[in-house]
Formats: sequence, structure tokens, C-alpha cells
Amino acid sequence: MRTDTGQVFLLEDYRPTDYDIPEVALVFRLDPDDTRVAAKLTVARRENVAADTPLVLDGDGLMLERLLIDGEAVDPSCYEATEDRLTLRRPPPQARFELTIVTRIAPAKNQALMGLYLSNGIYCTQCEAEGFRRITYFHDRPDILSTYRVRVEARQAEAPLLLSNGNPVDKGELEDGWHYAVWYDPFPKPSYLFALVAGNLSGVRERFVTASGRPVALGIYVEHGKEARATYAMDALKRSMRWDEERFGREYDLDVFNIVAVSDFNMGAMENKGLNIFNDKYVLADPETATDLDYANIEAIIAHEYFHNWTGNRITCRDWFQLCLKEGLTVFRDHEFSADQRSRAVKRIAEVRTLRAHQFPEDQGPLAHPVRPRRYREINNFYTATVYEKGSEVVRMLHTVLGDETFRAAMDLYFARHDGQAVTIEDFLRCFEDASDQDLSQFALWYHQAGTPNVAASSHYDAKARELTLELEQSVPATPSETRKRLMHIPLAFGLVGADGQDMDFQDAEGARVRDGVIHLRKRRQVVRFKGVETRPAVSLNRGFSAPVTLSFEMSRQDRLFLARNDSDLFSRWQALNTLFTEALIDATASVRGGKEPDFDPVLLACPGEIAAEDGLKEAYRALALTLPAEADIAREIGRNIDPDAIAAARNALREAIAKTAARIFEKLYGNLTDSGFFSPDAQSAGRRALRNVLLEYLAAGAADPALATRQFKTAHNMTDRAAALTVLAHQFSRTEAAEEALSTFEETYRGEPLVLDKWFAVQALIPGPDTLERVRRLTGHSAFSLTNPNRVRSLVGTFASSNQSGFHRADGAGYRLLADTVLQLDRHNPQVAARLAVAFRSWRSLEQGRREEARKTLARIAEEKRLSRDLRDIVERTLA
Ligand code: B3K
Ligand code: ZN
Repeated sequence: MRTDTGQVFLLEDYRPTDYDIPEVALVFRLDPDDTRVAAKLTVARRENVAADTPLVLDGDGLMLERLLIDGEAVDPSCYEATEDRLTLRRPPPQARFELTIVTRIAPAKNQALMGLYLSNGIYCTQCEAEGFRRITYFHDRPDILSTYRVRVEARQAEAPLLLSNGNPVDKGELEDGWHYAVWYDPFPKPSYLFALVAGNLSGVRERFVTASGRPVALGIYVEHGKEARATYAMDALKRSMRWDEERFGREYDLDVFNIVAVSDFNMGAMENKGLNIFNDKYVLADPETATDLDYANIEAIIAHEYFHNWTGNRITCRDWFQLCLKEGLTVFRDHEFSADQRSRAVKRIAEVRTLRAHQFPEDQGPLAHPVRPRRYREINNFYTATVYEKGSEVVRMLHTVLGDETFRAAMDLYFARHDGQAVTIEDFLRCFEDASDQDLSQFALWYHQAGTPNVAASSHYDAKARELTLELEQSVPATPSETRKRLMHIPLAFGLVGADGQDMDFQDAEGARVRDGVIHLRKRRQVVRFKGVETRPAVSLNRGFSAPVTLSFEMSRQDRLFLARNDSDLFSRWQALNTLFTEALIDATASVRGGKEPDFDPVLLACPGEIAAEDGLKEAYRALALTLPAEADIAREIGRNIDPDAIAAARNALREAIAKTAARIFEKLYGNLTDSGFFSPDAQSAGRRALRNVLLEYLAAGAADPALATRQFKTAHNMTDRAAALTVLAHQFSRTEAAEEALSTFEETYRGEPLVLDKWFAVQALIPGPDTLERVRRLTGHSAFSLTNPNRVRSLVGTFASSNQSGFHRADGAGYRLLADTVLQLDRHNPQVAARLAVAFRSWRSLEQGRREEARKTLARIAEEKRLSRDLRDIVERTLA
């Protein structure tokens, strides 16, 4: 375990290294307990650096066996090697020399899953952010770009497949049943993109011809017998490659592109040059074992990692403060890809829901940080929703502000100007300034300033003057270590919706008739006047969620209902309905806490039935419109003194009231959407299933018995429908015989399918109510559960802590204690996953007093532990601060 030295890294301290390492040659002799790594580094002293300047390389848990300079053993008095550092006190006088470092490592003992480790008998690596230093001593930082030649030697029987980055250049047999392969990657890259895979895997292979006619051999490697489950990922890969050529003019650059799926992985996937390594959850899919959500995630993540080849790999980050340079931009690119492949409005709504569920609470709590942070103790804790999702929103705003053509020109300039370099957010923004001739210094605050801005808006219509006035005011709340905030540039897309539901014309500043547009809010207060507005419109603001802000728009209920029924911008239409639901749920929560029965506006209760039957809308869209805000969404909107039980009661009451109001429509539609038995993962078919399953949830809420859900569970032809029925049974009929029976049938059926059992764990972790804690505790003893597999840990304990509001936030604090126990146990072998789990505490201050105190005590107990990893200590101390 890495010890916590309390060291803080600051952006302003950046300086280049004294020595560069332009070339790396690695030789691995693989053994589970004793792998030998020989690294030959070409070391080049930079200009103006004194000849006797020491060379200091990073390590992490390393054991040095030999050290040579230009082939000669180095005298022990000339260097010092510790587990985490190699210091060459007096490097040779020549400006360029060859340093050979031999280390020994034990992949089988590596449970942190960083560096070289074994997953189910497969050797694999994870080097981002600082895992390469667990393999050999190196300048393990992203501004050191090197070409890599990698020779992998292994026992033929143990590892018939030997992969690394770049192109294959040689292979052959060795003595005693060993063999080898040599790979060369001509594109200089940072060490975090190094990868090696060796094992007994089976491949799905295809060929892709790039726009300029270059053939690329594609391979996706999975466990034997699972080949058929990789075909969807292969299809998604080919579509991604084509899309990047068409939308961004980016072609693939090596002769091969390989993807390997492994079962023990700390996150979703990794974009290593030419050799992406994936959590198998994001590769493997067939109708029997994967849901539509799994298919959509696979498509998005395959695309994301592939897109990194240009945004991240060809152009990389100067230092880890610039993480959003590759992540925010690449998320934007994968969002656009999915929007083009599926429905744009549906995709946008899903993105915004994710942003609000993950990034908003981060931005509003103790872990808030700018999209480009200025300090960190442990960089792995900064792979956050802010860097990724808000980072993507910022790129989307650049697109909104500059328009499609200029945006593309700026991206082209970025690729042309910085190919092969390690750069900063400033370099990136300069391309947009140069391509547009605009000053983006105020816009740049989106990168530098934490916190979710609030925009307060109100409108007034003057019938006589036929003028609409829109008053806008922005404010950015204080966040940790930043109390004074500067005014931001907030691009708000809008439209004026007339009585017929169509967008109305108005006169712009130059007197031209226009229909919709973007307001650029740059001052604290701004008044915008629209002239020539014939009748009073309903104002649709922040269309498409053009800016990631919270919007408080003073608007009559009538107008909001009107927009919920008529707005031509489908995102804003969804938003209007969602706001109405949220307001109703906040009121209902107050009623429950006051001991009163919640009651709801019948007009609102009728909306879901109307939308469900609106044929002009895609099924996937209707499904989203019918989905009530989650308990966590309601809690976030309430903001303080939160009582999760009252929220759950209010939400159940609204669901039931809607179910009663629309019962006939829902029943009929559910019947019409009956599954044909033929499965296709395409967006339209998935949309039909999504709508049908939302309807099932309502119908179950209005029903006295679980018959309908049981029937769907028993007759389902695919995992989407089966898992949805299981969820309804387990959550809405919890602890009934029907629910328990379905759970045990499911367990029986999928005994040998770890990824499906993850769904089974997660469904149970989400059963509402205080008793679920006992169930979760019991399930940690299940034979399929393991603390060393991140997917298992996340599906059971992670799901419980991050998403079961009434279960985790049990009033007696037992949920918090369970999480603390798990986190502490996990921290001993996998700090990254432990720290990630502990993030579930981040909103503790907004709880009601009793729970707040329980959460505080539990956090304090973790903080008191002496032997915490740097990862976990960083999260816990910032959360408590
Ligand atoms: N770049 C990796 C994430 C690495 C996380 C390291 N803690 C996957 C991705 O964002 O594409
Ligand atoms: Zn990424």
C-alpha cells in the first residue's frame, strides 16, 4: 500500500523534467510470482541542464535487481534504489545514455489492480494514472513521451496470446515451452498508455478499411466460449471508427487495434494505445445476459476509448491537472456519437439526468473542485463527474457559443497544431480563440471555477408594446477553498412558444425576424427585450440544457404545464414535466413529514397518461417522461435537513396516484407493446421495452398483487424484461413469496454468470427500507461475492450506499457503519475502489440532524485509523473538512 506522506501537488509547481526518455525497450519474462522486467531507457539530458544533475525516477513497491549504464553495471555508491524512487546521483557526462533497469514483480499478489496483475489467470496492466511505476522505475508522468518496443516472454501453455501496444513485429518459440512476441509502437506516448496482455483468450477478428484505404486488423479478446458475446462490441467499434472519420476527420493510425475484456478491473475501461483493456461488463452482451442499458453502455464506452486515440493519445495531457483535456472532450465526443446513433433528445435527457445525479452533488458538497483542479493529494480521486461530465458540458458550450462550423475548424486546428504533444487547457482554448477570433477568457472560468451556477429568471409581456422582457440574474455559490466567485459566460438557448405550440417569431437587435437563439449571460443581471412578439408566449429557456446550471424560472403553473405538453424542444418539454413532478414531490414530502396525506393536482396526474399515448413521440422518450425523479433527485432539490423515509413515501404516493389516474391507458399500452420474442438491441426496440417496463412499474403500483410482474418475469425472452420484472417484484412487493421466489429462480438460473449475478446483487441492494441492510450483510457472505472483484463490490455495497436512500440512510446509522467496515477492509488491498465507495458519504451535511451526526461519527472513526491509504484518507478528510 502506498503510504500517505500528506504531500499536496499544485498546478503552479509544474516544471519539465531535467531528463527526457525518448525511447523505451521492455522485456518481460512473465511469471505469476516472479516476473522479471528489464527496461532499457534512452535517457537524454535536456538543454541547459547541468551535466551532474541527478536523475530521479518514480517507483512504487519496486525491487531493483540490476542497474546498467550503456551496458556496464553501475557502482552501488552512485545510486540509491528504494521502493518508490531510483536516484542516480551522478549520471554519466554524455547528454544521452542508455539506462537498463531490471526489476522483479509479482502479478499474482497485486490486488490493487494497478500496474501488472493477474485477472482470472490473464496477465494484464493498468497504468493510468501512476501504475507504470509499479512495473519499472520511470519518469511516470504524462509529459514524457516515448516510443516503446516491448518483448513479452511467457510459457506457451499459460499464455498463448501475447499483446502489447502498437504493431506486432516479431514472434517465435523459446526453450522449455516458452515463447515470445515483440511489439513496436511508433507513436511516442506517455507511460500511462503502456499496456500488456498475456493469457489464454479467444478472439473475434474483423478488418476495417480507413477512409484513406488503410486496412486495420481488429481483435476483441474474451474468455473461451464467450466469443458470441463480443459481436456487439465489435460492431460498435467499427461504427465508432467510421463516425470519427466523418464527424471529426480522424483516422486510425496503426495496423492493428485490439480490445481485451478482463473480469477484475477498477473502472470501466482503458484507452491504451492500440490495446484497449476493458472491464468485461462493457464488452460482453447477448440478449439472455445483458440489458438494453448494458448494450448502450458498451456502445458508448467502446466509442469513448476508441476516440481517445486522438483526444488523449495522439494529443495528451501535460500533467494530471489537465485531465479534462482528454476526458471532458472525449466524453463530449462519445455523447455526440451516441446521439447520432440513437435519439438525440433521449440521449440528452439521459446525460442531464446523470449530470444532475452525480456531478451536481459533487459540485454542491465538500468534494467540489474545478473542471481543471489546481491541487490534489491523490490523482485517482479526480476521475470525477466534474472532470468527465461537466468537462464534457463545457466542450458542448464551446460548440453552442461558436456554432458547428467554427467548432469543427477549431478542433481541426487543435489536431494540426498539437499532434504528438502533451498540452494544457490553455493550449486547447487558444485554438478556439484563434479559429473564432473571440476572446474566451470569461468562458474559461468554466474550467477554473467550481460550483454549479444558478440562474434566476422571470419574464414579463407587455401586450401593448408587443414586447417580452426577460430578466436574468446569475450567482455562483461558494465552494471549498473558493469563496469569491467571478461572473461566468452562460449560454442559454431559448425559444418563445406560442399558443399553438409553435415557436414564435420576434425581432432581433438588427430588426430581423428570428425564431430562436442563444442568450449570452455574462453580467450579474441582464435584461433581454424581444420586440415584435405578437402574443404572450411561454418562454422555453436553457433548451437542450445548453448550460449546466440550476435554473429558477418564475413561471406560472399554467405555462409550465403548457410547455410540458407543447414545447417543440423535446429536452425542455421533458424538463418542464420533470420540474412539475419535482415541485409536487417536494410539497408531498413536506406533507408526509407534517403527518398529512399528500395530495396531487389532478391535471398533473393526467399528464403521464397523455404522454404515454402520444404516438408522435418515440417510445424511449415517453419512457423517460414517465420516469419520476429518483429519491436522490428529490433529496438534492430539497437540499437540507433531508429525511429519506419521507421522500420515499411521497414518491410512492405520487406513483400510485398516477397509476390510478392512467390505469386504463397504461394497461392497454402495456398489452400493445407485447414482446414478439425476437430481440434486437437497436434504439427503437430498446425504447419499446423501456416504455413497457415503466408501465409495468406503474401497473404494479396500482395493483393489489404481483401477478402481472410475475407473469412478465416467467415469460420474458430477454434480460431487459426479466430484470425489470424482478426489480418490480423485489422493490414493490418486497418480502412477499412472489419476490423471494423470483429472486431464487434468478439466482439458480444464472449461477455461472458473474455479470448477471451482479444484477441480482444490485436489485437486492436497492430494496427500499431499513431491513435491506441485513440482506446486504448476508449477501457479502454469498459464494459469488468477493471483496477482491470490483464489479461484485460495486454491485452490492456500492449500489446500496450510493443509491438506496432509505436503506443506507437508516436512522440508526447502521448503513454508515456497514459502509465504513467494508471500506476499511477493502482499503488494505484496493485503495482506489475503497476511496470511490467512501464518496457515498459526500452529502452527509444535508441530512437531518440525527443522521448527520451518525454519518459524522462514522467518518471520524475512519479518519482515526492510522493505516489508511492516501486515496481513502484524502476522500475522508476532505469530506469531513
Ligand atoms: N482513462 C481511463 C480512466 C483511468 C482511471 C484511473 N484511475 C478510462 C477513460 O476515461 O477512458
Ligand atoms: Zn476517458
